[in-house]
Amino acid sequence: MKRATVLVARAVFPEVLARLSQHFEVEANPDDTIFGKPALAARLAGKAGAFTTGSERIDAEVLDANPQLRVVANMAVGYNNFDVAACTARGVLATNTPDVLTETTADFGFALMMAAARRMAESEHFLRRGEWTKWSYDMFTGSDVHGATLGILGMGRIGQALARRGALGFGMKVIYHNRSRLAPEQEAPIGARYVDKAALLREADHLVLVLPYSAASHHAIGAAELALMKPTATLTNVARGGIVDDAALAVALRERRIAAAALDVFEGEPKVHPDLLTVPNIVLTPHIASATVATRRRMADLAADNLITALTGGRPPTPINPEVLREGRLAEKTPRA
Ligand code: 8YV
Repeated sequence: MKRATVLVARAVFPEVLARLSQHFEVEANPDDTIFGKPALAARLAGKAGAFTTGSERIDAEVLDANPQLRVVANMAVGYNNFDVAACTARGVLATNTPDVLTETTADFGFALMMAAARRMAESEHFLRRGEWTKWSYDMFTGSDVHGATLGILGMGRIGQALARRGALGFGMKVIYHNRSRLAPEQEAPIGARYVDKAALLREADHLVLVLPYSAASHHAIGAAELALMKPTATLTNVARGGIVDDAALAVALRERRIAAAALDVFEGEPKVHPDLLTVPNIVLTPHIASATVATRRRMADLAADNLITALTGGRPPTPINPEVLREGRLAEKTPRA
């Protein structure tokens, strides 16, 4: 039987490419070029599956140009780069990589939150500029993390992993807001208290964003929300750009309406709002919360597992739209040569 062809849209571990090559004809992207929509649609011609990352947008236009496409496997837990409804309507299975990056991303979110609270980036820049000439009692005084109130917006897997770190490791009080409340047996071990969004903003000493991006969460934190926060509070975003109104955040930081922020994700990244680059009280990292060697490998392997199982008649471990599998519509699609 003729082997299916898949596109691996970005550079990835050679071992993962080798695994995929055992099952498929693989078109790789060793130069790691970012394909805009027309280029992506063209590259997908004749492909039964695609291994994607957050940089590839899979929408109705791309899908309609490629009716033979059966699976899109994202190497990311977030999948706002997919129009899932458009995939489902066309019988295309979409998959993501949950769980394997939860603890790694929570580690990084916690580190960023601590870096903002204790002014690590700001003080390092000061030292590198050669401005450190003496100790003084109020030099780079920040706010405590231990014993403070940790506010979490979005209490999914990563939110709960952050809450565990805060409550069990640092004696923090945990408050959270989410679309749905946790079960009492999930709240109890971390002493998490469900509050409405306004109370979360008002009470948190350190607010961390871990909610998925969607039209509903666009600018969930803008000028009005920042105005509710304590002037001593910090804001950390390890979720997605666009959840925070970056221009409004730069103003709030400059005017010291909140103490500090830490961002791993940005609206329109890899571009960064120029005002964020000039405010001192911020920690900026280039979307690396899941970036440990082990976790990136687990993510790539899980995306590959999804692609391999979906196209060889197995059970994909982490489907986003499993209804496509249940309805048996994936099998109906015949790859176009
Ligand atoms: C990825 C992420 O590095 O998993 C996610 O949702 O944001 C990151 O872990 C990025 O999206 C690359 O696909």
